[in-house]
Amino acid sequence: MWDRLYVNARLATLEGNAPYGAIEAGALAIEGATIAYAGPQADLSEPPDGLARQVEDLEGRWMTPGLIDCHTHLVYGGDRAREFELRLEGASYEEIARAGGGIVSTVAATRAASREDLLAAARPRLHALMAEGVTTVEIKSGYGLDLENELKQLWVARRLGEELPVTVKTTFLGAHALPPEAKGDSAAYIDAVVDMMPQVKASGLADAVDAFCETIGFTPEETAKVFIAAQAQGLPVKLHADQLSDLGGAALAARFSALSADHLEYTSDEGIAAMAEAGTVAVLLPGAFYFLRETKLPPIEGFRRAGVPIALATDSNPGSAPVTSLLLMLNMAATFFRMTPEEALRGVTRHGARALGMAETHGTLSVGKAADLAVWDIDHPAELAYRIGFNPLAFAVKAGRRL
Ligand code: DI6
Ligand code: FE
Repeated sequence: MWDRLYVNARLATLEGNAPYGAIEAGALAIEGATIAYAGPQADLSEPPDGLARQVEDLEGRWMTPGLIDCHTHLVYGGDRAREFELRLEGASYEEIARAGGGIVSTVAATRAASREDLLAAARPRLHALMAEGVTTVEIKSGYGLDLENELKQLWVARRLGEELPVTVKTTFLGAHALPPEAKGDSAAYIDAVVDMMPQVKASGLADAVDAFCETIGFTPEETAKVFIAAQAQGLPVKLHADQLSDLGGAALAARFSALSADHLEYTSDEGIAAMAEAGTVAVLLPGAFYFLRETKLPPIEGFRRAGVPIALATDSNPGSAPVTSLLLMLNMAATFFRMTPEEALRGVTRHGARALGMAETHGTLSVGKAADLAVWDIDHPAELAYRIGFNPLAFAVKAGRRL
């Protein structure tokens, strides 16, 4: 006997290459925290009541895998609403960063915040994501920029995953910006980040390592030092690459077999080819593209042609993407990037899982994978990308437990 069986469901399994991996007149069974059956209801061996302790009729609702937001900076102190005003008065994101605002202003607020403060600030943001069916979220550090405060942020991220029914994957982003006390000496700061790596690993608080490779961030050479230190500790890497300029970040990430390269507006053909070769996922962040009023589109057609999997995420952060709606990212990916609604949904399920190294266990409705599910009051899965500011989630299931 299965624990629960959903019948009269329409499944967007995201398996295979058929549109949405759709199964009309489907059924899905859960045993413990795992999917035990996902397929046509007609293929069940017996009437539903004989197969599960609990049977629920979904009345034709669509079921998808629980959504995955594979790139966020959800834990931080303060906000940057004043910086938003400055940008509206004409200052650019880069100018504000160079003048000591930007990321560094969030660093000051994050250092001043206690763990409790950071938890209290992050909780409603995470709740907003979860209310739209997000069951897995990646959270980066990068607003501490010293060992103590980076670990504080990572601890808060882990704690959120223990407190709430959501899987949290954590990422150490010590190489996000130069802290004020580094006084412009980026080589010395990168050495410090390299020195933090064994303690970051030993803390058990980081699942991966990220860096910001950019003219206002770190050079490819500095990024490579961070990656070498990460890999020496057995930590997988990913990269903020080619967001505002082409420094060859995508190719650099691929050279280190990165899980993902993220942003990618300025990625070249060489970068695309290197990512395809390495199996590195392209994570696109349409909310940051929108909020910074970028005009250079990421090379979507190039990724498609090369077969690079494309994931989508919120980039939720106070400066470039104060976004807490993953559904809105589906819409923006379609409107700005001309991704199809199906590509967009794959981007926050199957490919999002792959970007976090979770492809074996998450991201599709497949037997043996985690029973992380979202059930929607919609008539067609394209509605998830079509609407703006409307949440059709009926309910979500996390690890077999209905939320
Ligand atoms: N790129 C981003 O989009 C965020 N970090 C990064 O490296 C922005 C972070 C911020 O502005 O606070
Ligand atoms: Fe980011």
